[in-house]
Amino acid sequence: MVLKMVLAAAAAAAVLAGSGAADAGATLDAIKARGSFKCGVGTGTPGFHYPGSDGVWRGFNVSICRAIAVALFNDPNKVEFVPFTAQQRFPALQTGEVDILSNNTTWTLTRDSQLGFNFGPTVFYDGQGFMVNKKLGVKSAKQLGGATVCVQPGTTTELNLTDYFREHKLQFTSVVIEQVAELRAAFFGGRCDVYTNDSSALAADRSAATNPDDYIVLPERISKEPLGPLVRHGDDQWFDVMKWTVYAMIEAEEFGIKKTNLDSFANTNVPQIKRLLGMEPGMGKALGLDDKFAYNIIKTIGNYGDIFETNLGAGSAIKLERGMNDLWTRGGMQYAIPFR
Ligand SMILES: N[C@@H](CCC(=O)N[C@@H](CS)C(=O)NCC(=O)O)C(=O)O
Repeated sequence: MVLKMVLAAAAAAAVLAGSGAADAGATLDAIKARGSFKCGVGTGTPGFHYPGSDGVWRGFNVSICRAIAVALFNDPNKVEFVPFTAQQRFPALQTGEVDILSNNTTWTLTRDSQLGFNFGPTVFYDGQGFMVNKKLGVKSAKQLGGATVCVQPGTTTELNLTDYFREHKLQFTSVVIEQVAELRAAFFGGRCDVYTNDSSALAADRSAATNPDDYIVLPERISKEPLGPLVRHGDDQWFDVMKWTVYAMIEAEEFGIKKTNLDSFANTNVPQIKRLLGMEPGMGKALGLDDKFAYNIIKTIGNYGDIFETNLGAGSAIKLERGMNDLWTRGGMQYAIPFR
């Protein structure tokens, strides 16, 4: 009876405390107590997530998790990276082996509902493509009837491949390989006519090939692949921290605030910038974070454009265009939700 009353009082207090750290869910509480979190990534794709020869993880998806580590702990190293194949990733998040996935996972209805996940902002709008050796002389996916296609299991890629060939009444033989390093070796070694994946991953893999110029990515994009970080259902506060870390990076780019010019905004009169950078209090506190969380992210990691260009764009070997991933103010789809 006494215990029941204590529990009821605790529940009432939690409701009264409202938002913020006081009622953080189990995941965020555990992360704060541990002083770090675990981020599931892919096993190795240039530009997106790859371990350097020094064992340090780098790439666009890695930067998202490092930015969350900065938001929480003001330290980009308070995160441990755990590599998974596409097939391993969902059980790993469901069972709590990791706290988040940041690994080019596509947001879909069944993953969002049946699998029990919450998807954050789409950090890379992508579409599935096909890569072939130029020697094949193929110019369009419609000419791929009878081809042998290398594909990873447990992906939207595998499902879209079947849909596309069925819709266009084309035959194909799939070569299904779980480890992406083996999959690439099979394709570049000539075991398959075609390699299919998110087109950004194809560009990344092509850039790292021995003879990139021998290969082309065909023009068709056969699907929508909105890629972004995801967490388990059941901890809204952890989900919020993930979402607003991404939005902080996009909002910073919208205001022209980057790693290299951050301190020139110290005397700004622009109210939105003052709230974003914590010169006016409240935004961080509402999330259970330091009011300087966005400032710290930009200083340590950079804005959205910084991490795009360094890892995937002009500053990388991959040289992807911003395209759909440009800011909405320049005709793209990246759009931050208001900081207020
Ligand atoms: N976006 C697709 C494709 C999956 C995909 O690209 N998965 C990543 C992460 S699990 C991968 O396997 N990348 C190769 C790697 O680096 O391991 C999906 O979500 O099903």
